[in-house]
Amino acid sequence: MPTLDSLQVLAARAEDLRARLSHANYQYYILDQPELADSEYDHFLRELSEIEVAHPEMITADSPTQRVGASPQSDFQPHSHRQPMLSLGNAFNEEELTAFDEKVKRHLGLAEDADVVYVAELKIDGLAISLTYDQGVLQKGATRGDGFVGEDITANLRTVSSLPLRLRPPHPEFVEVRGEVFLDHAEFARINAEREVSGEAVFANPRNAAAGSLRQLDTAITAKRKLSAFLYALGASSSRGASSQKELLETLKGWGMRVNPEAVVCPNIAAVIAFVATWTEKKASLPYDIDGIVVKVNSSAQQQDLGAVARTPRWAIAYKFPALQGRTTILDIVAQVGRTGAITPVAIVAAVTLPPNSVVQRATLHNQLEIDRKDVRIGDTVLIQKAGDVIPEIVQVVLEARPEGTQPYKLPETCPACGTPLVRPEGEAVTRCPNSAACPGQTAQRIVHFVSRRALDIQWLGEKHVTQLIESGLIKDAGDLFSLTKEQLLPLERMGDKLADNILAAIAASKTPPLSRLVYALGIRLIGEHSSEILARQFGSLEKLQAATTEELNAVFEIGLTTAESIVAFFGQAETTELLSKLTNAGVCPVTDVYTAQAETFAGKSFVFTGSLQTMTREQAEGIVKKLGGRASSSVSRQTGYVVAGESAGSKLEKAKLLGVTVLTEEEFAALAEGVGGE
Ligand code: 1X8
Repeated sequence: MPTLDSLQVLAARAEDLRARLSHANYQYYILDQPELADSEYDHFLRELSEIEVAHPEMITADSPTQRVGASPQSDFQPHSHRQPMLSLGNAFNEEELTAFDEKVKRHLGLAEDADVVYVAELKIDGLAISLTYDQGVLQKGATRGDGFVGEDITANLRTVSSLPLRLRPPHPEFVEVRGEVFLDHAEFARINAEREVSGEAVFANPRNAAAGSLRQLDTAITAKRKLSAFLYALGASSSRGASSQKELLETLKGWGMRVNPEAVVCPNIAAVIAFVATWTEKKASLPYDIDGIVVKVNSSAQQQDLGAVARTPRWAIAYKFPALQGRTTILDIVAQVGRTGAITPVAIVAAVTLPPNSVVQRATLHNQLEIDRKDVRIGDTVLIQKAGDVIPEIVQVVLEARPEGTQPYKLPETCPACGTPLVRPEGEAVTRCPNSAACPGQTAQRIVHFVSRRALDIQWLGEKHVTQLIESGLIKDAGDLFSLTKEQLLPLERMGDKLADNILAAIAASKTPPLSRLVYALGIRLIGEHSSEILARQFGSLEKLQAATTEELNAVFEIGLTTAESIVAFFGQAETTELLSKLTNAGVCPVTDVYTAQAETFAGKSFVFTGSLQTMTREQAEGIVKKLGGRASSSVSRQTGYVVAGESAGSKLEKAKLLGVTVLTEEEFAALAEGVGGE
């Protein structure tokens, strides 16, 4: 029996660990100055968890072990906001910002040539949330809903690491804080890559992905999507707030809230307009999406004077960036079969140019549920949008322009490639062709994947030719590519002598791929590029990977049980055995990955260029980074992978040194890029 004394010691230790972990979180997420190594953090977390498992009575609501809930919820409860969450008026150009400024001055009784001080903040393209803290402890987290009543998503919001479960003192007894939850680009790309591998429909943009992640009844899923948050406003509070917006942001930061670092005080509307111009240029370099700039009168006293009309404050406005939207008509809707059998409806639209310069002719319609929700029909006029480098999507139908006689669109009941009846499991969004072994559509997509740039990179061989080769019975799987002859290629449509030579040369040149690429090329369900690299490094040869048991695979770091089972199932199929023996007979012989070390330098890492570069333009440098799987960013943080310092680099270089971010010279960067295969 533990003595009372030893229990007290243990409880004190648990409290001490919680304080240390919470402080480390604050240092990491809020101050961007981590003091604890990841391994130390994990060590403390494990020790705390062990104490709490042995003594559940010692668990507190704000314990960092309590971020993921125990069991899935059945639904979300409504949550009434104590103070309504207001919506902002919009401005779409400089004139409307100036008009806003004039109106503010009129209401405040200021002279026309007086200056009002504003705070300009980035408008995060995420989901508005409200957090309620009682005695400093997070009680409720809710969506905005209609502004009056939202949904209680406390359990989901607890999983967001950058949201504090307890406020740092001094804090009001009771306070409601507002902000925005979002997904950054790297995490969005990671989630979509994972979904693509598992045959799930990809999210059209980070905002949709964030919304989908927040509305999970199983918080274990939310926890896996690394959501971020910025806080920027106060709701109801037991104490008087700050005397200005700028001070409020500082106060929020003091409580341990993550506040966007780009907010600036502008001495007048001209400075606001300059800020808008700067971010219109720079917004693509941010690691997350913004859709505008929020402009707020800085002084709280002036805010009070101005008040609100209807549900819109007079003291703030949202400047919205022009959306990359266009109007076009739907010429056709086709159902495409993916390599996992997932059927994706795609709209074929009349070519439309979206600013600045992308021509769009196709847009994904995701699945039947999405088509039903938007009621998209052939012949409709639609608003189409392309944000960043994501797939173009249909935003809405212009119903006024709908011609007579259109019909709701329904996906076909049988597979457009093989005629097999399609299936859609109850409650799922994705329709599938179950004929995975013999559907020529799936086979074609598997081969297209096999030859794609990130797999075996067999150039010149496009989808059209792959389809023709299958239809003419010349190939049944990727293994057959290696025994193709020129005589077989020449009769294909749009095939010439030179092209046939090029294709055969490319096939021959692909026989010694890095093992990770070959593993990726096989198209094993749930195995993307990252897992392929892990498997290649761990097993070293295809034979060893093939022989691995579920237990052995699952023992590999980052390979879960489902993935392990998927690998074993893949190698257990007769088609796989046939494919592998064809590859072996053709002399396909993977080599050990040599570039892995350098490739990891770029994959998913962010690069910040500062100072002036001598041998290339900044656009070229950023292009190289993107091409090699990295990201170019404009601001330095702890998350920055590398800072490349050109001549007369200034504050960003200083910050990098301060944060311990690796700094490269231009020459070092060029050498690194060359090692991975950049120019
Ligand atoms: C919406 C947003 C605001 C801010 C940033 N992002 C948004 N999406 C901000 O104030 N920094 S304010 C706001 C609203 O009041 N509707």
